[in-house]
Amino acid sequence: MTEFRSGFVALVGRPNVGKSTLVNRILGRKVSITSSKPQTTRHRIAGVLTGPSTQLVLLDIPGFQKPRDALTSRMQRLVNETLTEVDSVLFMLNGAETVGGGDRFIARALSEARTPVVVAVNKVDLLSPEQAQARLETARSLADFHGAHLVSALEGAGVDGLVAELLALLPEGPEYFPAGVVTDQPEIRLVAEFIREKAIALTEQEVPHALAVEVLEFEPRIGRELVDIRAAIYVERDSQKPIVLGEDGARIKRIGSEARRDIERLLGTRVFLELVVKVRRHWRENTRMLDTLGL
Ligand SMILES: Nc1nc2c(ncn2[C@@H]2O[C@H](COP(=O)(O)OP(=O)(O)OP(=O)(O)O)[C@@H](O)[C@H]2O)c(=O)[nH]1
Ligand SMILES: [Mg+2]
Repeated sequence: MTEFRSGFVALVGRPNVGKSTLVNRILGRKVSITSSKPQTTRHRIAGVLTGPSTQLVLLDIPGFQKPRDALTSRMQRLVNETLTEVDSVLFMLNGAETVGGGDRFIARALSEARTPVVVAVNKVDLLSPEQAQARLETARSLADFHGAHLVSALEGAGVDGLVAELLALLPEGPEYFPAGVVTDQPEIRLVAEFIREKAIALTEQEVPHALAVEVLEFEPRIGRELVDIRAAIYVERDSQKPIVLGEDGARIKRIGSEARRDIERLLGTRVFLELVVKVRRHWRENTRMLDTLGL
């Protein structure tokens, strides 16, 4: 019998390089929300790819950053903890930007650890072939990586080759997750995140970072293919509440209808979604609130 091989791979990189987009692309499912605004991912999300004799557990984590408040401190602590626990690391760079101090800092930190590191230069769809090659060379020069890949998480280029290398690096190991499981995230958490994704996309400036979502009620209606969901969108300041609501409630309505589509796909049933906006002053500094939100 061929031995079963499995392992945990952390996706590490600055905010906004495309870590969550890549996890979703590899799984062919949305397990982690994405946005054009940095610091979208706030906790650790496992994406599980199971084959006949392999199981690759991708750990999507927040982008590497300097902590500024209780929330970002917890996020960075989670990144550091994850790095000590994984079998290998996928270090992601944003090919659409030049390599910066933040990337070099991460590269140094990673090369001090003994975990094998594969590097991926993402967003290659935005580059000419010459630019892409140049970015790949720069990436290779950052540290002694196991392999270096050019990928487009958005469009899929290079992703199969990258996955093949990650699979080849897996040590012998057990099936950590039962076959058929694609993520460790409970449905209710995914629902909250899908709502947050739409709220982030439809707000600007400081508002996306001030948002949190909590599902308050999740009730399948007896005998009907319908789930009632009530959720709160939290903001940090009174002035942010009307922004999320929009004129005559237009924005919250749009957040709701866009989120509902994703939630219905996830649950495979119709959904009745009710959203309320609440102010929780300085919740990002409030450790009790962070605990409640599972952050
Ligand atoms: N053009 C292009 N855009 C991409 C690609 N991959 C990701 N993006 C975009 O980059 C932005 C950030 O993507 P995310 O996946 O949220 O980035 P992240 O690294 O998870 O960010 P954090 O969670 O904030 O650390 C989104 O707008 C994505 O659509 C890509 O291959 N090409
Ligand atoms: Mg992310």
